[in-house]
Amino acid sequence: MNGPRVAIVCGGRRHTYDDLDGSSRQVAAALLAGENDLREARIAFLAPPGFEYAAVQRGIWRAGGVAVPLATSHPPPELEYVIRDSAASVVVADPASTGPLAPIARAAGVRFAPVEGLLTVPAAPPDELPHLGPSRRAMIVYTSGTTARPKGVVSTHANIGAQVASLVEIWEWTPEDRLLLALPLHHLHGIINGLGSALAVRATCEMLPAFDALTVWDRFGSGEITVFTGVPAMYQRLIAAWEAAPPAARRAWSDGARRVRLMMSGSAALPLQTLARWREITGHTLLERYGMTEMCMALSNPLHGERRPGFVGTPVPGIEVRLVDENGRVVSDGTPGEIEVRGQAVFLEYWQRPADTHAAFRDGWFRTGDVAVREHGAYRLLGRTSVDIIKTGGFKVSALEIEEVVRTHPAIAECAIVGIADEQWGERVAVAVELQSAAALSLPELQDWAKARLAPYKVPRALRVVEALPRNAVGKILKPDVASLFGASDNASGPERRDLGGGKAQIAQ
Ligand code: MLC
Ligand code: AMP
Repeated sequence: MNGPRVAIVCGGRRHTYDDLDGSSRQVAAALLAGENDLREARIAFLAPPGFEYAAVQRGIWRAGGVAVPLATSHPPPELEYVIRDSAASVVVADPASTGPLAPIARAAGVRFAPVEGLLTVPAAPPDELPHLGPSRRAMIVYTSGTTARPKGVVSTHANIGAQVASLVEIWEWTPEDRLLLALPLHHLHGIINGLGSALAVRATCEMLPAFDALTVWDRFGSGEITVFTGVPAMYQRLIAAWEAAPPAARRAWSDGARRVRLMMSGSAALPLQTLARWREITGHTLLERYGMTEMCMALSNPLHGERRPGFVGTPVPGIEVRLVDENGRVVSDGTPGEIEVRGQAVFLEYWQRPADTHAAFRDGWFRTGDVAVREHGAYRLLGRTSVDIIKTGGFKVSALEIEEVVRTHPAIAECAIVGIADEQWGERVAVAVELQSAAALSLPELQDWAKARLAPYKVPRALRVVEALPRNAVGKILKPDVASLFGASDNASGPERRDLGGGKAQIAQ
């Protein structure tokens, strides 16, 4: 490539690596405000995918801070939770987010810094930016789990370095690559598999402010894109858009897509039907891999060689994987077990939750809560050890967290959240409720109320009002029985989907 290398393309603008270097240095200087090191201060930041996001992320790191990405889709209560839980000392926001974020920062007593100020107001550059030892904390990404509130997953610079190095190696990233990134940037799929990998090799990262099927097809049609990574729900939307398009557009899109060198799917189970249809439309057998916020990628189908449908491949470099029974004993091939992982890519800790961190590890191995079986050397995912984790649209959500919020609705006496199988979203959030006496509640009413409190993907999509929730003899709500309250009309599952949701996967005793 001639001329300065382009790092980021967004909104029709091209930003070079020199731009990124200069702007991130400027952000670092502004955040440091005369100090010489942020010493792992948490900097929460909200910016849509684009150059500013990358400049702020890098600026935080260069100043010695811990980057805490906020989600553009989250309502104020969720943003406030992350800002307070991470004990952020600065909140950075793009102009569109100033409205909700400035009052939250004020109420929390935290410095508020508009992105444009950080990028443009001259700040005295420090003589020297701090030295970033690999063991220093670099990022906190909030993830839902088996606790009621999301936990902050803390990664060090060494963790992130190991994650990126592994992906660059197995997927053969080069500076000539041009990634089309349509993922949100508050989760690792977008942050590491996307942005981080592209920037690590000085490739070009083309960012969309939000996923849009027609725009993605248009960019494939350009023939310029070499790498794409998404969640199954995105491929399903792309298939639907292709099927609705006129023949000439289909041809151009498919021809362009064939020129992409690598297309990947992950964050949720890829239905076999989607894999097959995508292959018909583009010639690509999607490379499916398995990962988690706590370690980024752990298993991947090969770049070269057979990609087995329904399998997530073998361990990526630097990650050891084992399957264990309920007592932590390693199981043999063909026997289902919980996935445990170990390696430099595995996170440091849950932010300020030593008991949760302790419970998440067994003899130095991180317990993922995912269940798999190894067959002929490759891993196949079977489900999860907890019914309270739901994967919807590639987002992990906690039934317990949603229940805690929904329970505060004035019409609701008690509730139970379950994930129900869904062709489009993998699983959909569903709620069964016992109402307060004389109260009434419709799904739209509940949704309107919930939208102000929960991220869109946590808002219940189906409602059953019951006299009494199904319980066992000691009064515990029986989630499988709750799930069975939602019948075929709530559940659009197709004939060939790989059903990983809606129930607890069994592992050997
Ligand atoms: C949105 N809608 C949903 C929904 N999400 N309905 C049911 N379940 C859901 N989960 C509804 C909206 O309310 C709206 O309804 C309609 O669908 C269209 O909404 P949208 O705003 O267009 O949806 P969109 O925001 O485009 O969401 C689709 C998506 C998104 C696929 C782009 O889900 C997404 O970005 N997913 C990626 C998640 C991700 O990055 N995960 C990585 C985690 S890291 P109405 O009625 O209002 O029109 C990880 C590790 C690893 O997992 O292995 O990668
Ligand atoms: P998160 O905690 O948001 O990072 O989500 C991680 C979870 O996504 C894992 O624990 C798995 O349950 C799920 N996941 C990731 N990749 C896949 C995949 N290829 N197939 C099925 N589930 C997946």
